Amino acid sequence: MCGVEIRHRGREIISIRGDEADPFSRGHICPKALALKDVHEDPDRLRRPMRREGDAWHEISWDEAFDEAAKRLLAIQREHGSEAVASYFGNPQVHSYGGLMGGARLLRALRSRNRYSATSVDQLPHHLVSWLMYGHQLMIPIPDLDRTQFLLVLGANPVVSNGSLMTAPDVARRLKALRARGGRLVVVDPRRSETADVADTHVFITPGTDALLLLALLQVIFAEGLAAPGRLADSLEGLEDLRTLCAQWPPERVAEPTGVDAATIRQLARDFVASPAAVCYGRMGVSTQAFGALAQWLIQALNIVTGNLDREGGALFTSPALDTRRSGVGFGTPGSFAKRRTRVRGLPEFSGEYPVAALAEEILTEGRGQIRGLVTAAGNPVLSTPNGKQLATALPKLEFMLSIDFYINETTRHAHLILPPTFALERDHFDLVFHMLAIRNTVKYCEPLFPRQADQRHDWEICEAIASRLESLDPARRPPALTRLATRWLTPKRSIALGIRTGERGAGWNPLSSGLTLSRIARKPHGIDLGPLQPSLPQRLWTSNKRIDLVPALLRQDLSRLAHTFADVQGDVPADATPGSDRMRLIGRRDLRTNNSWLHNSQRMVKGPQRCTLQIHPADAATRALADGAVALVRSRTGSLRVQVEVTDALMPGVVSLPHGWGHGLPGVQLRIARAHAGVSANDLTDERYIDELSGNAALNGVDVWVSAETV
Ligand SMILES: Nc1nc2c(c(=O)[nH]1)N[C@H]1C(S)=C(S)[C@@H](COP(=O)(O)OP(=O)(O)OC[C@H]3O[C@@H](n4cnc5c(=O)[nH]c(N)nc54)[C@H](O)[C@@H]3O)O[C@H]1N2
Ligand SMILES: Nc1nc2c(c(=O)[nH]1)N[C@H]1C(S)=C(S)[C@@H](COP(=O)(O)OP(=O)(O)OC[C@H]3O[C@@H](n4cnc5c(=O)[nH]c(N)nc54)[C@H](O)[C@@H]3O)O[C@H]1N2
Ligand SMILES: [Mo]
Repeated sequence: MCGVEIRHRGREIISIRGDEADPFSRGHICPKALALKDVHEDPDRLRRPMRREGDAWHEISWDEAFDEAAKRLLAIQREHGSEAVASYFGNPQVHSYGGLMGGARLLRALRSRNRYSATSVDQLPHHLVSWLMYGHQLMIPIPDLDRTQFLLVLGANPVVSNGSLMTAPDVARRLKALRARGGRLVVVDPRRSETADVADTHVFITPGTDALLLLALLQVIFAEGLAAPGRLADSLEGLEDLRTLCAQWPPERVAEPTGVDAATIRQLARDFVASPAAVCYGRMGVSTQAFGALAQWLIQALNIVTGNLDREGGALFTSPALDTRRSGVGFGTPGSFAKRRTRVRGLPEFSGEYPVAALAEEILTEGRGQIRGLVTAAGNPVLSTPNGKQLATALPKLEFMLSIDFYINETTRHAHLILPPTFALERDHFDLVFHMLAIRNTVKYCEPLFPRQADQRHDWEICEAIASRLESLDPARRPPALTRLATRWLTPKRSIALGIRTGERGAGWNPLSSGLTLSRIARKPHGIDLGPLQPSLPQRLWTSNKRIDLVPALLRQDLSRLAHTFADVQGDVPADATPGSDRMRLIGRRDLRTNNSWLHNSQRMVKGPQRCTLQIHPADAATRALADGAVALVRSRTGSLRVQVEVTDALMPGVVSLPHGWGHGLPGVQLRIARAHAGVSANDLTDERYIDELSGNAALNGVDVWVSAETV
């Protein structure tokens, strides 16, 4: 979403800078933008289809590859049923409109309901809660970062991540501006993060206990008569019910388990309410924990009860030029939950997808419906999903695995076929997803910087080619001739053009209208500012009665799991949670120079001191005789690893932090620079059984680990 200005001589990139004329990013870029050059020029990047025979890879032609992919997928489905082929779509898919639409097209042709994606190691609780409360999984309220007076951040590190479900270039400057206008920033995090470093207040919290803190904040607000939902009061259901539920969670009850003392909680509640425009924002650290959905729900409740939802300076909904919620461009149905469950463990589907924590066992467990074929696109689940090691033992058991990716990495090394798409600079760009999640309404379309080479294919073309082969090989999948023609005509680019034209800001079919069209947007390559987010409720709600259910039944039920889990700790600190004791809690960490697992083959991104380190508090290090720089043995239920220790008081006692996306030393990985800076994979410690039991989202934070200096 940040504007970049790239100078080049032919295909050679000379410089990459922030685009000063971009109305959204205003010249800001983060180090990842520089990696564009390195990935673009990377000699390890695949440009032609590769077939694996044993350990050896051979180039084959596109036609051969498409034919083989379709034939082998179909053969598995014919013999074992359509569910025997599964799919996993990774994060970069949502950064490419062609990838997203092509992926949807391929899924339709595959006809398997065995679908997985990075959503369930990330933002699944947000979708579930938005669907339950606002009627659509993509109705996600966005903090009004530039106008708020009080930002309460739980489990997010936007100074490093650039915000997430709050897309915001140059967060550091925006936070400085917040404080300059007299506003406050409070960060609740088990680690004093880069964002906490620039906050007015940082509060340590025991991982996985945010729901308790939020209940107590609400309890104080209700008990002190501070609830004031304002304009939305008439659109709410369940306010009294919520008051009753929260009444059971006064600050004194949650102080021990959360590690936040009661006075701090009371003051935080009062300050939040006293601010003319406050917003609570919670991200990864809150959604990927054992009570992820509860916490995301209570964040919504806090904003609503204090009158900060749909208010300037609070949380607002975007109104982008292309609203996928309305335009039906191929994905983004309102939502569904638990219509089906996974075969082995019975985890619920959300919106047609299963939690990826179940993927490995669905491959490994024999029986009807066992996964025997897999398609991955833009994902690296061996490094990104819980107990990635188990997945790495499952993938070789597949009869056929197809990966759409341009690297032979920890996951794709197991594929039988890799089909490499073009990279960012060889294709056009329209941000289908992140305009919808940004702190300001803006729009931009970029032409490809470089023409792709004749033998390269875009993500969507690869998907289309396989999908149409599947349909021609299997008469039952063949759509009527007219649909086929329409599908062929409606390329991703035509789809977005149509979505923009018919959108609420679009020109429609009126030639005299000054509304937006794709070509008008394209004529302004720096982007167009469409203004700040605006209040839009209740009209914009997707619920059938245009009301918000403050206490959805599913979440209400899940409160008893919370109460049960924390029943014993009330009033006393469990022996094993004290600093220096045996068990510790593992959390993650992001760095400005990484992007999940896939930018480590860029020298610029990996140079300097090793960043894949285990951060630990000095007291915990001392009791384990671990000096800074020493190697620790870290064990969990699922595995163990050795990693260099970084002693720092930025960590809460009892908590250790290890970044994910490293661990490139596995056999067969063909990433020369990444291998030389391999690191270890945090997801060899995370646990596929440790999930948010309501949503099925992976609990990547708060994992039980044992840390020692011993060498085994
Ligand atoms: N440079 C860079 N930027 C990125 C990415 C990247 O890899 N690198 N990844 C992108 C992606 S895919 C995403 S989803 C976003 C994520 O964006 P963010 O959510 O902003 O980023 P994280 O660094 O994951 O922040 C999670 C924070 O939660 C804290 N935490 C862990 N457990 C708990 C807990 O139980 N309670 C609380 N309150 N806090 C907890 C962690 O210490 C951490 O500071 O970032 C995006 N931006
Ligand atoms: N322990 C722990 N685990 C985590 C997290 C954490 O905080 N802690 N964060 C989680 C989060 S938020 C996320 S989003 C996931 C990410 O998990 P994944 O999406 O599974 O993994 P990535 O590392 O993003 O891998 C992206 C892959 O896409 C490829 N790629 C890049 N661009 C393109 C493209 O345009 N087309 C195609 N076809 N391929 C492309 C890259 O080569 C790479 O192989 O990880 C999750 N895992
Ligand atoms: Mo993510």
